[in-house]
Amino acid sequence: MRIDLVSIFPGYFDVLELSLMGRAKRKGLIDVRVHDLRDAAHDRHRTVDDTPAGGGAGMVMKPEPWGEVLDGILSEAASAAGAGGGGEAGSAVPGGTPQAGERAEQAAEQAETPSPEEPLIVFPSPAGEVFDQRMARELAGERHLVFGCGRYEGIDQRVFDEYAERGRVRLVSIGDYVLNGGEVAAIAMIEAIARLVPGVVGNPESLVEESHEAEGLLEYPSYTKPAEWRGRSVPPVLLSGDHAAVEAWRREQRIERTRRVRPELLPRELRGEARGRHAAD
Ligand code: 6GU
Repeated sequence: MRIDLVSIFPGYFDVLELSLMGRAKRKGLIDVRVHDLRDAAHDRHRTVDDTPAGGGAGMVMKPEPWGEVLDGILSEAASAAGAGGGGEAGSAVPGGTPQAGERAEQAAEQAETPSPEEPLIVFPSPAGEVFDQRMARELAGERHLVFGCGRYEGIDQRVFDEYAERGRVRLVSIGDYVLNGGEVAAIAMIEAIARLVPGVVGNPESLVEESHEAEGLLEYPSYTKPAEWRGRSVPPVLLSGDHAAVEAWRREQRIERTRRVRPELLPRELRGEARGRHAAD
C-alpha cells in the first residue's frame, strides 16, 4: 500500500517510524511519503493561508499549494500505473495486480468514472463522515491513500470540489471533538488501516478477537502472572485449565462490558443474555 501525506508539519509523521508501522515501512508493506505543503508556496514567506472570503475569524488554507502538491502526487501515481507497475507493495493487496490495474485504468478512462485502482484522497476533517473499524477495513483494501491534512479553519472548498470531480475524495472525522489539524487524525487512521494490511501484524489471529471485530463487542479483560497482586486475584476460571469455561467467561465479560460502556454496540440478539447468567451464578 502506498500512503502520501500532505501537511505543513511533516514532523508529525515521524512517529510512523516506530513500532509496527516502522517495521511495515521497512518491510516494504507500506510505502509512506510525506510532502511539505509549504514547498508549494512560492512567495517569500511561503504563505499557505489567507483570510476567509465573506469575513469571520481564523484563516483558510489557500487552494494553489494544495493543487500543486496533489496534482504532483496524482500525476506520479498515474504514470507509475501507466508504466505497468502497481507499486512494490501493491501485490500485498487483493486486486492489486498490474493487469487488473491496467484494465481498471482503461475502463475508467472510457467511462470517466473514478476507479478503485485510482488513489483515494482522504481529507481529515471534523465535518467528515466518522471513521470506524468498518471504514478501516474498507480503506485497507486500497492501493494508494493520500491524506491531505489541513490546519487553521480549514481548506478552501474548491480543493475538495476539484479532486472530487477528478477522482475519489472522502472527508473523514475521527470523532466528535476538535483537533488543531488533520495530522493526528491521519496518524490514528493510518495505524488502524495499516494493521489490517496482510503481513503488518505478525499474528493475524490477534486481529480477530479485538474490540470491534468479533461480533462488534468490546474486548474481555486480560490478566497475566502473578496469580495474586496487591490482594487482587486473577479470576480462578482463567487458571482452571477448562478451555470451554474460559471461553464462556470471556464472552460473558465482553457482553457485560459492552452493555455497561457502549450499549449502542450490543447486537439485538444479545440484549438480555449475560445478565440472566450472572443471576444464575
Ligand atoms: Cl479528522 N480533524 C480535526 N481537525 N479535528 C477532528 C478530526 C479531524 N476528527 C475529529 N476531530
